[in-house]
Amino acid sequence: MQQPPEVTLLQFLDRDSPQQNARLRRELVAGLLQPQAAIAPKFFYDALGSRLFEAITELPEYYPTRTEAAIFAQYLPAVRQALGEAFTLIDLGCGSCAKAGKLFHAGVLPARYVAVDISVDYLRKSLQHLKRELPAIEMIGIGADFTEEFRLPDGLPAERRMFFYPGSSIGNFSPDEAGRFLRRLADQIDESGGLLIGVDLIKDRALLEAAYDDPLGVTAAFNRNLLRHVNVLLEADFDIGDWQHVACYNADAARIEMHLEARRAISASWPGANGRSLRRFAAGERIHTESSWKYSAQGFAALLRSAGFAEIQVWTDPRNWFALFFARRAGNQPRTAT
Ligand code: AVJ
Repeated sequence: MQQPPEVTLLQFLDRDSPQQNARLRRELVAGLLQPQAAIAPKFFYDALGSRLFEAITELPEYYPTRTEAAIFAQYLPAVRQALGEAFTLIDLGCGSCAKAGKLFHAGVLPARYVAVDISVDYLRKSLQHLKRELPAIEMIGIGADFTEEFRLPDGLPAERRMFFYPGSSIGNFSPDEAGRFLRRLADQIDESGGLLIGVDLIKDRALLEAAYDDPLGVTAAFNRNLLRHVNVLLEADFDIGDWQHVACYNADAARIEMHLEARRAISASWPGANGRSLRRFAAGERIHTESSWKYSAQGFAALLRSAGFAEIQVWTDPRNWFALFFARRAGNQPRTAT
């Protein structure tokens, strides 16, 4: 039998630990009991949710994934040049590691690949698969929620650390949060390091809304599956049939908002300190489930600069729907206290 290839796996979180579960439950309950109920988008991604997201990326209406891939294909030499030689690629939220794998197979080869993801089991499998194909690259997996306080492992070479954050995942942060997040990345690299990041651009409302409310209903299923996941995590009793998918573009805030809207007056309950806790919803009341911020290329470049990046390069598609940025850490930046 073939042995799984050697990959280093570091675990900064234990998703199944009782403490972690209790924290997630507290977070969910707090969100559900707010006057405007909300559930964070990270709860989309149980096993089925991750598959539904993969399906979304195949939809004709969901342009970001394929547009980003086209930008990579077109500007590969420029991307290679920007990353240089003997770098460490740090992939934030690698999932299946497919995007990094594609880069490697196209000949953009790091010395070291650090894959960070919250889903540790999936990460191990993805990384072992990749290591089998590309044994020359040192591979390190980190199970961590990098959106929270997270440190790169001691002993990771300080030079030429390149963060890789594709797919416009940065869009789930508000611009303020995104600025703080980018600053934390800048703080973990030196002037030989950089950031390669994909960002969805502001565009026509109809295009945006179709991408988040497809006629086949895959995005609706992705959104409503959240309640299935919450039922499991919280032992709650949401009836998925009572909830309708809503996606709308808030042009003032430059963000897509996704909600689940109650089709009728209903309540949901879960075990509480004394008996079951209950939340009532009026007909038409909504649970906010996701915001996906969009940027202008200039706006995002400004955000990068204010977060401590410089030498900003940007590549876009002919329709200007999506942008890929590369930026280096600015010199002489005062480091923020961590
Ligand atoms: C994974 C956050 C980039 O905002 O486009 C897709 C998630 N939500 N369809 C996005 C998502 C609904 C996606 N990101």
